[in-house]
Amino acid sequence: MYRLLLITSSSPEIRRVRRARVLSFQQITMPYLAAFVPGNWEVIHTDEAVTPVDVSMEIDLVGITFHTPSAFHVYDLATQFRKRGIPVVLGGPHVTLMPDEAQQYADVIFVGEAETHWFQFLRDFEKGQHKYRYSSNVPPTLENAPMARKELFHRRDYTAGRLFATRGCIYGCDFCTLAVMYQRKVRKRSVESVAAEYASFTGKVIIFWDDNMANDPEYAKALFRAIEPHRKWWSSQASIQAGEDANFLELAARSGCKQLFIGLESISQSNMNEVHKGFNRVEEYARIIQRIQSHGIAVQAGIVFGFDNDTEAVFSETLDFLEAAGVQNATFNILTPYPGTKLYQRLEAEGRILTRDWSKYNSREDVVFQPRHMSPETLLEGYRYANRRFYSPTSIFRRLSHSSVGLWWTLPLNMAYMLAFWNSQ
Ligand code: B12
Repeated sequence: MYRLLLITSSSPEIRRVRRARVLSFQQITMPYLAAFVPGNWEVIHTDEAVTPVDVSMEIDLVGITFHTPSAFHVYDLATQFRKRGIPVVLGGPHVTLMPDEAQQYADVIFVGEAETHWFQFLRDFEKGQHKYRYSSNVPPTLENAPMARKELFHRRDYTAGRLFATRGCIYGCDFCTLAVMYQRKVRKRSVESVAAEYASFTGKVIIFWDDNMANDPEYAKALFRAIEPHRKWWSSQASIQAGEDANFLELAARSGCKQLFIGLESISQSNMNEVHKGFNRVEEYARIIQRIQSHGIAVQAGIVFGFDNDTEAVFSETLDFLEAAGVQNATFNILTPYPGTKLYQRLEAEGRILTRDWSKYNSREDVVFQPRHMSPETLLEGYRYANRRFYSPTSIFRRLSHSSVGLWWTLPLNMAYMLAFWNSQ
C-alpha cells in the first residue's frame, strides 16, 4: 500500500484575505483527483483552509494544488518535503501558467488538466519510471468524469455539496486565466452523471463550480430539468447572457437556482471593450439584473476596479449603480494581471507591473500594477470604500428594498457580511 498526501493549499496571506468572507466554500480539485487514484494507494487530504500541513507525515508522495497567490508558500512546503526525500507533484492554475518556475520546486509537474495522465503517472511512479512533466495537449473529455470522493472533503462548509457540470468558457477576456488554461475549449459531463452526483449529496444547498453555466444554454436547460426533481437549492457562475434567455432563467429557477454570480466587471463600456469583454453591454445591465431577479434568482455581481478607463469617480458611481439595481450580493476585486494572461503581457510591455511577488496577486489587499488614472493607493482605498459602503446598513437597505428576492436569506446574509467586515477592520 502506498500513501499519498494531497494538499489543497492556501497561504497564510490568502487565508487572511478570505477571512472576511462569511461563507466558506471548498475546493473540489483534490477529492476529485483522489477518485482516479488506484486502489493500492491510501489517500490523505489536507485542506489548508482549515488544517495546517504536517510536513513530518510518513508518506510516499505529495501532490499539491495551488493558485498564483499561494505559489511561494507552496514552494516552501515542497522544499520541506523534498528535504526529507519525499517526492512532490505540483499542479493547478499557476503551474499551468508558469510551468518552468514550478518545475524548479517539484519532482513532477502537471501542466493543464490531469484526467489523461494522473492514473498512469501513479502506476509509473510505483515502478520508478515516471516522467517529470505531464502536459495535457489535448483537453480531456469530461463526459464520464467520476464523482469527487466525499469522505475527503472537510466539514467546515456551508454547502451540502459542490460539483462541476462543465469546464471552460467560450469567451477570451484579457484578464481571465481560463482563456490561457483551456484555450476556450468547453467540455461537459453527461447530464445523467451530473444529476446523479447532485442527487448523492444529502443536504439542501449545492454549488456548481462551473466557469460559465451559460456556455451551452441547451445543455444547461437539460441539466436543470434533470436536477429539478431533487428539490435542492443551487448557485453557480454565469455570463450575463444567462439573463437574456427567459427559458434558461425559468428552468433554472424551477430547478432550485437561488443565486447567480454574474461577472459584470465594470460599468464602463470602454473598459469592457478594451479587455475584450465587449459582449457585456453596460446599458443592458439594469434590465438584465431585473429580469434575473424577476425569476426569484438573486444576483451576486462580480466587480473589478482598476481598468484603464477607471478614474477616482468609479467607486462611488459603481456603488450608486449596484444600489439602484438592487443587487443582493457583490464580490469586489482589484484588477490583477495573472501571469500568462493577455492583460499581464500588455501591462508588462507598458512597464506597469509593479511586483512579481505572487503572494500579492490576491486581488483584495494589494495592487500589483500601475493603474492608468490613479495611484495604487487610491485604487486600494477605493476598493475598501466599495466594501465598506456595500455592507453598510444604508446600502443594504437601499439594495434589498428594491427587490424582495429571497429577503429571508439575503438580508441575514448581508447582515452577517456587514458584521464580518467590521470585525475584520
Ligand atoms: C471554484 C473556484 C474557487 C473556489 C474554490 C477554490 C477552488 N479553486 O476550487 C473559491 C471561491 C474558494 C475560489 C477562491 C479563489 N480563487 Co478560484 N476558482 C474556482 C474555479 C471557478 C473552479 C476551480 C475548480 O473547481 N476546477 C475544477 C477542478 C477539478 O479543476 P482544477 O482545480 O483546475 O484541477 C485540474 C487541473 O488543474 C489539475 N490539477 C490541479 N491541481 C493539481 C495538483 C496535482 C498534484 C495534479 C496532479 C493535478 C492538478 O487536475 C485537475 C483535473 O484536470 C476556477 C476556474 C477554473 N476553471 O479553474 C477559479 C480560479 C482557479 N480561481 C482563481 C482565483 C484568482 C481565486 C482567488 C485567488 C480569488 C481571491 N482573490 O480570493 C481565491 C484563492 C483561494 C485559495 N485558497 O487559494 C483563478 C486562479 C488564477 C491563478 N492564476 O491562480 C481561477 C482560474 C479563476 C480565473 N478565471 O482566473 N476559487
